[in-house]
Amino acid sequence: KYHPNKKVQIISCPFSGGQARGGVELGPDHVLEHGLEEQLASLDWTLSPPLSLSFSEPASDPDEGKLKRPLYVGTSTKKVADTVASALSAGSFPLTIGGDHSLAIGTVSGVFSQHPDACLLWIDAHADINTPQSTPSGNIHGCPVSFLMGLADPCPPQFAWVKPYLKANKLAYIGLRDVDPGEREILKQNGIAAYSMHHVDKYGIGKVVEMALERVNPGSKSPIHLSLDIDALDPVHAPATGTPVRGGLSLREACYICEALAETGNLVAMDIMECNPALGADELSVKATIAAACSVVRCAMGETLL
Ligand code: B3U
Ligand code: MN
Ligand code: MN
Repeated sequence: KYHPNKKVQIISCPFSGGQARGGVELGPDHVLEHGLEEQLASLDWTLSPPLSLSFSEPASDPDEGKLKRPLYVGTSTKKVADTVASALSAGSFPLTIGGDHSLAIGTVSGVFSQHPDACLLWIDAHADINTPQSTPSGNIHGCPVSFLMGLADPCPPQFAWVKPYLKANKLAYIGLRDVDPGEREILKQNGIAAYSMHHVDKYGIGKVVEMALERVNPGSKSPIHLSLDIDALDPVHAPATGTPVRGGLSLREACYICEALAETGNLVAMDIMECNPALGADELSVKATIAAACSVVRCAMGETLL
């Protein structure tokens, strides 16, 4: 429904400023080298030449309270937001390849600037909803959702441009299994739809996706933004990532989520984040991770629909 012309704009974001581990900035090139463009073309998508954003680290970037590299993350994500918004207004489906998950401050801002009625599916082992106060690490990739909801109070000046578009009833998580105590409290207080691996085991992935969509998109009228952290997958399938957590989604469960979203016809944008080719134990683990990332993207773009 939302992208009848099947135009896609790949946006490569070689950015690692939201966390401490080097290598995640290599994710986009590895995903493209794996042949994602050809794979999408064979699914009848028309590709504009991929955009590769460049990010330059400021000479001085003092911590803002606990937050590390706030200026670098703030200015980089603003650039991402503007790029995603232009892709949408040009009629393309923005497919953003990270890079660390702080980039979603930009992607979600860009999507909601064009689709204020959108809902957000966040597929991740982590909730990424720490506030500048609750963050245990100071890594901003653990905070993007709190910024998008306006929960950071006061909002750090580097993120003053971020509008609190995201309402609690338009956000659902699937795949959670490593949530900080402060994040648990935030999820509970705001009544956010959060499906952990426990729920996936209990109900099965089909029912979980159905329940999540019913919560954030009753009547299925809203456009959907999918933000997928590759660490949502079990490390058996996606070991090359910064903070792997055992007991995750099988490759099929992750693909199922993407297929079910594709099937709604309401998907307007997708992020694939946190592939870190520098971290796998060997070349095979890196290959498996990148292949898994390409698989979930293809499923979200309609691969297995009969
Ligand atoms: N919740 C922790 C750890 C973490 C969040 N996201 C990732 N790791 N990838 C934090 O640092 O906020
Ligand atoms: Mn994660
Ligand atoms: Mn994440």
